[in-house]
Parts: sequence; C-alpha cells; structure tokens
Amino acid sequence: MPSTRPRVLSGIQPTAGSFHLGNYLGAVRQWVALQESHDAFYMVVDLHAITVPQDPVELRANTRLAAAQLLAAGLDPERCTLFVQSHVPEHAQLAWIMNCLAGFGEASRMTQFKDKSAKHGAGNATVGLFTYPILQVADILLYQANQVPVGEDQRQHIELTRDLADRFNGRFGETFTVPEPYILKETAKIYDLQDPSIKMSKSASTPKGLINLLDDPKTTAKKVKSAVTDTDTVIKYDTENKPGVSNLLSIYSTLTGKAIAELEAEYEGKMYGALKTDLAEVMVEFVTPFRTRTQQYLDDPETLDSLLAKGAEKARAVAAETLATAYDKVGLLPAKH
Ligand code: AQP
Repeated sequence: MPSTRPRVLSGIQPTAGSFHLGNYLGAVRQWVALQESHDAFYMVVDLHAITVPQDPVELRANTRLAAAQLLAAGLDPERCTLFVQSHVPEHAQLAWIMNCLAGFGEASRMTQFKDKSAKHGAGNATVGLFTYPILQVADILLYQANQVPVGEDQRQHIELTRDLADRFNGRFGETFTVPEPYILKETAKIYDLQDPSIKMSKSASTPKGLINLLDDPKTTAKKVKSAVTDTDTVIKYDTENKPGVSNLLSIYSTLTGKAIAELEAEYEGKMYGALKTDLAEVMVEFVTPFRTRTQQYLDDPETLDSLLAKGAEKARAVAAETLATAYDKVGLLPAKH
C-alpha cells in the first residue's frame, strides 16, 4: 500500500569520516524525528562527494561510515528508506534532464558553488561541482518530496528545485511535486566554536572550532571549554552582540530540550566557564553512545550492506516511476524490451 503520509527527502555527503555537530543539529536530528510522521527517504550522497577529488578507498569506507552514523543517530530502516545515491541510477538520469532545463545563469548564481570553487581555486573546480545543485534538484524531484529537511546553507538549492519543478510542470504538464524547505530556526546554522561568524564546517581553516561526533570525547570536551565567547560576562541569547554565547545556548538547548530562556535563568549570575563545563558534559554524554553505536554497525558490514541494498530497492521503485514519466513527458522514445 503506498503511504499517504507527506514525503521527505534529504542527503548527506560521505566526504569526511565523521559527521560534525552542524550536520547533526542542522539536518540529521530532524530526519530522525520526521521518520515518525512522514514517508521518509534519506541517502548518503556519494555522487555529490565526487564533485571534489576523493580517494576511492576512503570514499567507499566513508560511505559505509556515513550510513553507520545515520543509524547510530536513530534512523530506523523499518521507519524510513535509507540508501546510497549511486545505487539508484535514476538520480544521474533525471539530473541530465534537469541540466537541460536549468539556465547557465541561474546555476552560476549558486553561492555554495562560488564558496566551494573559491576554496579549490576557481580554475580547478569541476563541471560536476558546478552542476551539483542540479543533481540535488533531481534527487528531490525523483521522490516527489513535499519537504526537504536541511540546514540554512541549502535554502538556495531548494529554491532552485522549486523553480525547475515549476518550469518542467509549466512546459510539459503537471509532473513534479514542488517541495518546501524544512529548516528549523534554532538549528538552521550552527556556528564554528572559534569563529562564531562562520558556519561550522568540515572545511574550516582550523579544526578547533569543529565538533566531530566521532572525536574522542575528551577532545570534544576540550573544544567546548575553549569556545570563543566575548569580553562581557552575561549569559544571554543575543545573536548580534553575543554570537559565541548564543551558539552555545542553541546547542545546549537542542541537546537537552531545555528552552533557551530556562537556560538563561539557570545561568544568571554565573560565569561563561560554568556554561561551557556543563555543555561539555552534555556533549560527552551525547557523543559517547553515538560512537559506540556507530562502531557496532561498522563491525557488521554485511548487515549494513544488505540493509542499504534493501533501501536502494525501495527507493528505486519510486525513482524509476518518476523517471519514466519525466522521460515520456520530454518526448524520449521508449526503448522496446
Ligand atoms: N553548520 C551547520 N549548521 C546547520 N546545518 C548544517 N549542515 C552542514 N553544516 C551545517 C547541514 O548538514 C547537511 C549535510 O550537509 P553536507 O552533506 O553538505 O555535509 P558537509 O559537506 O559535511 O557540510 P559542510 O561541513 O558544510 O561541508 P563543506 O565544508 O564542504 O561546505 C545539510 O543539510 C547541511 O545544510
């Protein structure tokens, strides 16, 4: 029986060994919650990963590692469809159709491409990196997703997805669901602990402000305790004047479920050190079982692979149907079998 629940789709790149706190709070945490209420499709986007150079052995290992971390975070293959993007060839096939619909100008306006190509040296960026937002459009439209749970940095790509869905539907007739971004305000952007003016990112210039979930818990505690705050002493949520403290409060609040106002009251008259020490403890309590669970999934690669194979089969059933409709609408001659 097809599900009548609204559908969500999202993905994460297997580009670094460990997920960071921004990935978890900005996206993965919502994925776990949404599997209870939505028909949820989540994938490890290995085709996106190769838009920048990857070592083949590491990429394969990181793909399994990403899947293990998603399971450790709470994704349940009985409640959602978890798969690897390259196991469903329809992603690359629909991406071509979308590439032929997207304007060069609109693709050029994607800020993620500008940022990432600047990091790799503008002349060294691949065509794949340039068109990766279009592959993302295909990822989302293939599943007729209603909502896409992501961090703020992905908002522009969801806008592009909406534009291309509208354009396709307008030109060829109603085909694709036009998706909405699902971005939670409180965790839309987790900031670097050393430089709270930039987002926490695996490609930050120093690892000191980056919390990797698989780091040794002692390292995690140390990073939290040396987070940059300000010269004031008041623990108050004020993103403009106190970005460092506000970032710590957001993280603390999300991980414990305590409201920010409650935390402000609890720490009234206390020093920043007290907040950091307590948050370090909360972080350690969170990452320690996460690391153990991830390792348990990695210790049994056969089960992990067969679970991903089942996920790909479920995903393909949906993706193949959408692709066939899109091919037909565009006017491609069906192959005779
Ligand atoms: N700092 C963040 N705050 C909130 N959400 C974030 N996301 C990433 N960073 C933050 C969200 O995580 C999901 C997966 O993103 P990705 O596959 O792009 O992961 P990444 O490549 O590891 O992200 P980085 O660190 O941001 O990579 P670089 O340094 O390459 O740019 C997405 O939903 C994203 O919004």
